[in-house]
Amino acid sequence: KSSTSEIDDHNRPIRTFQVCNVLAPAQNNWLLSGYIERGSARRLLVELKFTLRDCASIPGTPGTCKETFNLYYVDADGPDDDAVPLPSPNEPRFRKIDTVAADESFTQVDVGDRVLKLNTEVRDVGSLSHPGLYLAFQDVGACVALVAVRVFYKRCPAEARGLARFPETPSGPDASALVGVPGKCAPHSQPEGPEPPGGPRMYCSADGEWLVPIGKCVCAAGYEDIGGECRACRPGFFKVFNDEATCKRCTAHSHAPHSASARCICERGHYRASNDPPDVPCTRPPSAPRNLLSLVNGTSVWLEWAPPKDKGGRVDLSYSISCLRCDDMSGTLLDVQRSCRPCGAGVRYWPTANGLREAAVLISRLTAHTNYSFKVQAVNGVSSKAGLQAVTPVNITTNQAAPSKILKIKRELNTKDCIVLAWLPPLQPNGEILEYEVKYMEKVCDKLSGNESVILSRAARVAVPGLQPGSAYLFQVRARTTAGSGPYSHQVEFSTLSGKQLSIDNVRSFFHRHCGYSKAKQDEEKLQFQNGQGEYRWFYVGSLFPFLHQKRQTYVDPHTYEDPAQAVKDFAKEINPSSIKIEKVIGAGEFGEVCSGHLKLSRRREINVAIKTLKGGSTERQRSDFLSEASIMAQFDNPNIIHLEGVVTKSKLVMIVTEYMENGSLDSFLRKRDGQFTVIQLVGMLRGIAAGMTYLSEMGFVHRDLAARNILVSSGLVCKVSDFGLSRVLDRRPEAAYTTLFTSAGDVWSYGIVMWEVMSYGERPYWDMNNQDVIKSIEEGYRLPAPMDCPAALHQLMLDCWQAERAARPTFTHILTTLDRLIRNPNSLKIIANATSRCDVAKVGPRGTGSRGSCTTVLWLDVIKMGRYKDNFDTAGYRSLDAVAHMTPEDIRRIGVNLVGHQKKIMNSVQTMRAQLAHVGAAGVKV
Ligand code: ACK
Repeated sequence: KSSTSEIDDHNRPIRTFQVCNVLAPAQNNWLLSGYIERGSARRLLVELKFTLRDCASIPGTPGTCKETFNLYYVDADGPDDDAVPLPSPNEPRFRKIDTVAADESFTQVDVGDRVLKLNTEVRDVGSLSHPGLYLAFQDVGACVALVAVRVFYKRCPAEARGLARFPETPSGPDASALVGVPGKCAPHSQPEGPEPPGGPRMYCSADGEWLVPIGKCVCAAGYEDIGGECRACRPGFFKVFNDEATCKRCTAHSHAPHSASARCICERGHYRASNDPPDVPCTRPPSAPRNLLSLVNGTSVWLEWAPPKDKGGRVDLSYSISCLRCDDMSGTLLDVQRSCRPCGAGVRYWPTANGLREAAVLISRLTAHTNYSFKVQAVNGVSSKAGLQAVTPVNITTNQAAPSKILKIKRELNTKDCIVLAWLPPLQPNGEILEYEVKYMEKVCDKLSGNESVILSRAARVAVPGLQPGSAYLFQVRARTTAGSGPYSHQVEFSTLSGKQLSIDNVRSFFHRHCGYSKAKQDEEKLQFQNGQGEYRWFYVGSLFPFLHQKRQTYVDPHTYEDPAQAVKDFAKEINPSSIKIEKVIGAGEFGEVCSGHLKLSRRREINVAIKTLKGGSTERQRSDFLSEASIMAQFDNPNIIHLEGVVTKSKLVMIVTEYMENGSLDSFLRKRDGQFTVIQLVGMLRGIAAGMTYLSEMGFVHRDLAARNILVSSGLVCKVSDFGLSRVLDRRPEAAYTTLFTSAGDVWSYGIVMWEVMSYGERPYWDMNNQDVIKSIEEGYRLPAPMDCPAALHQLMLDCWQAERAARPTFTHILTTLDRLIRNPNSLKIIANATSRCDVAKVGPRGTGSRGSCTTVLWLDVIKMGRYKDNFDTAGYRSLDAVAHMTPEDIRRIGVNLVGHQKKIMNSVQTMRAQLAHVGAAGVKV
């Protein structure tokens, strides 16, 4: 409890606070420091220097003698003594730091020399939050002298690392804390790399050392790092990217007028393409192609030129061709230009019109005797940036040209001595076709007989009479205009029937009249015939199918009635609702539920019926639309048209009652019975539909929605045409003129699709292609391939139905005749269509093993233009569309589709297919 002056162990005078009340018990002596301000430090270190005597060295000390003292601190908000309570260990503001003992041997007491052994102990006080504190020392009976107290904290010094600057930072609140410190980037520099992590950082340790440097700063674009500072690029130099080290001189045809440029500006007339990096030279569009040569050959022209003298300093040179068709090539340039118009889509360019790499192009399918002006432009990546384009023009006039080749010849009919051929006119007639020349020759024992005959026809169809029964003939056709004859078509082989095969009476009578030699009327339709001996004869062709048009009754459109209700009255029988027993709902129609039930015809007779109902709350218009189907159906009486029993219009529930068709609609029926019918059974179904359609077309009725889903099937597999609703919907449209487009030829096209649906057991035509793609592919000439196991003759009939030219499609009567002939001559159905062009027949095994699917999978891949993966799908066992529809992206990768674009394309199609299958599945529930 006293303060004395002493000498330390280096003989320096020191002032100490000491206490040594070891002989008296119950000591409690305190020493309080002055106020110590904390500053920014969160952790303070307290270094104590003191001497302490061991109790044993003091003779006669009682047991209360201590060899330690206690160190406390008190948090304080300022140097205000009043705020500090009186020292006491029980005062909660006094927080104990430690009990301090000496570690020097304090037995040494050279009291004679007054030499003291100094102990040094350091303690830390962490997590400080008040502005300052007091230290307090408590003695409880030791002999101790406090020589020095030093209070200090640790800090990391301010530091520059590269371009990052770190400020002076006190260490953390405790011995293990690291303080994260963000560095600041020097002027014109910025943190490297994308944000976050957000620039450079370091950590200040408890010992005041910088640890773990992360990230750095780099000079910004337009600045470079010189000796740890960012200096601006000089004029004429640039630096694009932050992470580049130094400024570079501007590349060719560019300049940087100011200092600190991030990029150089292109000189006038020079550009950078949008995908050019900013540090490449500026470039210009190429000059015009040189020495343009044109070589006209009939209706084609070959253009060839030399590359432009100046490629503009780029390597992405290509050419594009523009074509104008001009009426007037004389007069001023303006006159010529005024008379020109773009050539249109019919012209073909080989290899292409735009993006041509070669300095030549073949332009074909031009019109004969016509002036054209072509422009060849050299293009590179910066052409679009420059306004004016350098083009080299050339004017040509096409020559007279013979008609192009006839591509498709079909056999319409054959008997034992006559074959009727038909073909499509050449794609490019190049003038008015004067006549067609049909050349033919008999094949005897697989060799040509050598006797060539020629027959001329003005129409694209001819009957060739006077042939040998049961013989094969090779035919070729060519067209002739004033410019001469075109090339002959490929040879096609057709045979006459042997005597036995000819069994259809009307076909015989038809040929008797039209394939026979007749010197009848010598009108426009007579044809010249040259027989094997070279002599010419005339014979009469006439209308090829005159016997079809023995008109029955004509169908009356109920919409021509002012009052549609009157049409219902006129045509349909009113049924008393009490004679109808509704049993269950079998499906959903457009206007309400479709039910099955019974109709009592007489006391003894009751029949199964389907009942279409009109849902409650329908408008007057809906009621009349609903009933118009009945007034249409009521006019038909044919075993292959769904039969109307009558209507109920006078009761609250309006109904249409028809015969009941046990097997429901044809598409779902076939899907359920996949592969279970013989070809003759399938053709029988098709024959029924054709008979129904023949009847309708003769009545002058166009169905407009012929599809397998609109055919109903009876228990005896009789197919009947139903659903006469659509015609009404179309007729009601304001642009009713549109409906004039619909003719029976449109129904014939649809009939071809129905044939395909039937022969593929309800496969969806065009799979998952959308309408637009279907139309596009049809316009491009694509036709549905033969379904698996489909007789060639049937696929041929489908293709006939899908002739682009309406007039070239067969009539329903013709279809019916053809089917009858096939049914009577089942051998003709044994030749299976060769589907190799679209699917690999070799892989097609027996039905029901999924191999039919293999074929459809292949076709599907072809349709989505992924045919190259046929083998991958086949090897991995994905042979049916059902299996394909369950594929995952992983499956697609696993079977070896490696390109991401292809994986996506296939997966998209799989998903659409899955949606469609789900749809079909849902529809199936109704069944
Ligand atoms: O495929 P489906 O069984 O055949 O489901 C549809 C449903 O009603 C909605 O049109 C069925 N359906 C329609 N008319 C008849 C009918 N006359 N006989 C039997 N089922 C019919 C059709």
